[in-house]
Amino acid sequence: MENMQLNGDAKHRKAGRTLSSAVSVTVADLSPLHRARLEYFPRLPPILKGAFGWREGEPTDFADDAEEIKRYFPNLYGQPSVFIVPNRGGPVTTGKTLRVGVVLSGGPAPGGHNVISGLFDYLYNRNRDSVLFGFLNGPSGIIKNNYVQLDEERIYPYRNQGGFHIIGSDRTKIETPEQFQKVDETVRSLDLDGLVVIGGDDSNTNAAILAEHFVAQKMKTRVIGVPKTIDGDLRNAFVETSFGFDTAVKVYSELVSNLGYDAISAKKSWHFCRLMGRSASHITLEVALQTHPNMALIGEEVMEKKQTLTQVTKSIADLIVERAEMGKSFGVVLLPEGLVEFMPDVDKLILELNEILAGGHLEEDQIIPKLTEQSRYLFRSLPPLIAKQLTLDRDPHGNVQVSKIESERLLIQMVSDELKERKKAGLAGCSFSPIPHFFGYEGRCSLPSNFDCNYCYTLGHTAGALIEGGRTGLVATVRHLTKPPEQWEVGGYPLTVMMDIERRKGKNVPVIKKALVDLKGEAFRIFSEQRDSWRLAEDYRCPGPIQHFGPMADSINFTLMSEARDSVA
Ligand code: FBP
Repeated sequence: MENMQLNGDAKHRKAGRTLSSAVSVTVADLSPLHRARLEYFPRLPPILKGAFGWREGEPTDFADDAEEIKRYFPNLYGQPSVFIVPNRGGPVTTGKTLRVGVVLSGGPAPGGHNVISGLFDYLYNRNRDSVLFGFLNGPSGIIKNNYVQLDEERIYPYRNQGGFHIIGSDRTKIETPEQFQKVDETVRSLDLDGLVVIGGDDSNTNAAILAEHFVAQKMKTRVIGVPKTIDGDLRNAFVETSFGFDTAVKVYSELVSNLGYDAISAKKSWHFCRLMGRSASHITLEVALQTHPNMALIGEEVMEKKQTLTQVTKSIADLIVERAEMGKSFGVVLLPEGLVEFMPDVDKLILELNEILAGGHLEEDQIIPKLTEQSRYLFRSLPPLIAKQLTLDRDPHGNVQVSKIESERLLIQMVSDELKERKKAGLAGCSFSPIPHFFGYEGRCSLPSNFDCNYCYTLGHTAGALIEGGRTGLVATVRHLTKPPEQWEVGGYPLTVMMDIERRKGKNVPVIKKALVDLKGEAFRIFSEQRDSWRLAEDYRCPGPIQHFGPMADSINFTLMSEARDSVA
């Protein structure tokens, strides 16, 4: 592979030359860092480089809602996990000729290109006749039979680079009989032995449904999922972390620490910063631990304490007044993107809206009469922009699009009103000059950290190995991630064991459970011990940009370091 990389790089050096007809990047476009990262060779567990064997775990028939999940997955439910193990004296295989498709699904996450390059290298190194197809623009590319063949020339410029643009992505959910028929046609016409779905919880749920469907149709195509999402909520006893989280939190931490230094330099602004993470607050928690803001709201805690919108507003106003009394009319507040869904009153409203909107878009005057009295009152009391944002169309998986709900502006508005009320009532007034921020899209396509480069390259190899081993309905897994990559253990866990039944688009359906912040976990414990000391002091911490070289090059995020747990066998 090293030779190939050098060959690829030699092409870049020919000034102005386009890399291939399909790749529009020319040497003049590549930054010095881009070039340097092309030459980074990801670290890989040695077991994936040679002949290996398999070890099966126990059958996995212990999902929550077991009976119902079994009904959806009669062929896959209960199958064992598998581990790639040393080939103790078994026959040395050269690798089968395989035809494999790969698809990127959902929001981008740093490292996706390395999953693809890892998959390609695995297939190519095992058997030069194997072929990798990349479906274009997400699962809709499978439905439309829209693909490109991925070869070294096409892949090379994307090695260790951010983004999903080598083939693109979307959020199409494959669900109707017509869509399944189209997928069957595509898979049959390409004669696919395997399909690798790189996605989050919803996309991996879809991967399991496809795997079950292919088995039921007696088709040979195996389906393997790869755990992706910056949100960090595709995590459980089997998956230690999703790829992309490590890089994204490093990008956001740098930005937030810059805000802290701005606050303490100019001493005039309150920065309200919403961070991505649709359903869980892992990103906010990690960024708080890295940067020490004056306040960080953790949605899961808000939910546990049953704090309403008004209560959260008052707690922020208290902080602002306390600091103002010390002559400090500035600070940093972090909030998770999904905060509103954790407040019981707003969550109730959203659930009612989900049911009302399950049949499609409705105007506000059609919605309001269908709400319960309590939710109607809340809905009417919200700033009109936020009320409108809550009624926007759901995503194809039935989720509220929280990235479009500007909860930082909602809180700024509510806190402003609260401070004015306090002033009117003769309580301490104070100057409040807020600035809203939303950091989400800024982190999803960043140059991946060394950790994500190595992890993703390993996941790509593992997915290839699982397909070659004839496995289906599994998610590729890498265990012991806090150790050096040379000590990682690789294999696959059944997707069905990670599922429970949830209500989506007005129906009960199986979905992979999202992992919320564990309020008894190590990361939250450290946060809750330290946060009081950040309120009134300016203990802003600057972790700096992602390090690819030097002493921090192989550092991994705090959440994974403090909460890594050994997976079940
Ligand atoms: P995935 O779960 O697909 O990885 O996406 C996560 C995410 O980045 C969330 O943090 C955010 O709410 C959402 O995508 C935004 O989606 P979109 O790209 O459709 O605006």
